[in-house]
Amino acid sequence: MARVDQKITDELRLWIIAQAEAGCRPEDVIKAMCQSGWDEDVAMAAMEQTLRERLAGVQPQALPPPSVVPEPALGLAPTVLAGGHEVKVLMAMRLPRAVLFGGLLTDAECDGLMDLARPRLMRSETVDNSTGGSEINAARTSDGMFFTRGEHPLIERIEQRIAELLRWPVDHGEGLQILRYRPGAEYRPHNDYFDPQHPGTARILQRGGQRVATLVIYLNTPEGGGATTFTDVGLDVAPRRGNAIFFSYDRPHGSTKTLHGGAPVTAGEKWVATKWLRQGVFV
Ligand code: PD2
Ligand code: ZN
Repeated sequence: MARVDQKITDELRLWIIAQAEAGCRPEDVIKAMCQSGWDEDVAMAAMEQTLRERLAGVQPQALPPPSVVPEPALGLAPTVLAGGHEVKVLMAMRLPRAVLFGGLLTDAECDGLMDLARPRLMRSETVDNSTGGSEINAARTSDGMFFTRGEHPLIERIEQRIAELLRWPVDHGEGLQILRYRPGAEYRPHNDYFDPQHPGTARILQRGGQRVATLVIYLNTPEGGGATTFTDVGLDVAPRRGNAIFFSYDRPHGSTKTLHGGAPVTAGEKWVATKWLRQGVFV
């Protein structure tokens, strides 16, 4: 049976090199690939390209090792959480791993978060990858603030609900971030994980390791625009008050297909709360 995905990936190149180094003959490697579903032409092209690059001294980039990631229990919907709070699963996708939840927060909880955040909003900063500090960035034209974990009973309740839904401990989460986008504001496509190649990343990882998942909660329904877009796969998530989009990335790598952005708001405001989940305890 032909495989659906017949792209020559880094993983395939590494496997071909491993076979060659183990002394397998190219024709046997191609035969093995065909037996596991590769089209013969694709197998030959992969072999040729890999060995040519190998002779030219080009090293294929090994994937970073995979990490355990949060995975919500998607049994019988709706999921009933502590306090009888019901959350619906509106959409689930495998690659990128993404789940859209309906009704994660009540209207009163959304209002409560916006009221607590409003007086503390500042022009958003993003992580400066060269130093590990933060900087004002034209790619993110929203206003934002961070709560510290558990700083208010409402925050604590929401954090416990998220931990239960995503089956990931409260202490592995960063403090909730609130963003407010005004008309024209956007968050250009980016990855939420920290790029291992950047010099500032080592310092960032000391506080709980990599980010492995994101939950963006919509606190209002903008009058126009403001979708969360997954640019690798053409998925646009409409912001709806109380709903939340979850996505995970088991390695800091494009293979997770989690490049995403916040499309420009065209009318009204857009408010979100973002929770980032780390591999370990975030201090
Ligand atoms: O507000 C959004 O839709 C959005 C899009 C992309 C938020 C984030 N990223 C984020 O907070 O990381
Ligand atoms: Zn993001």
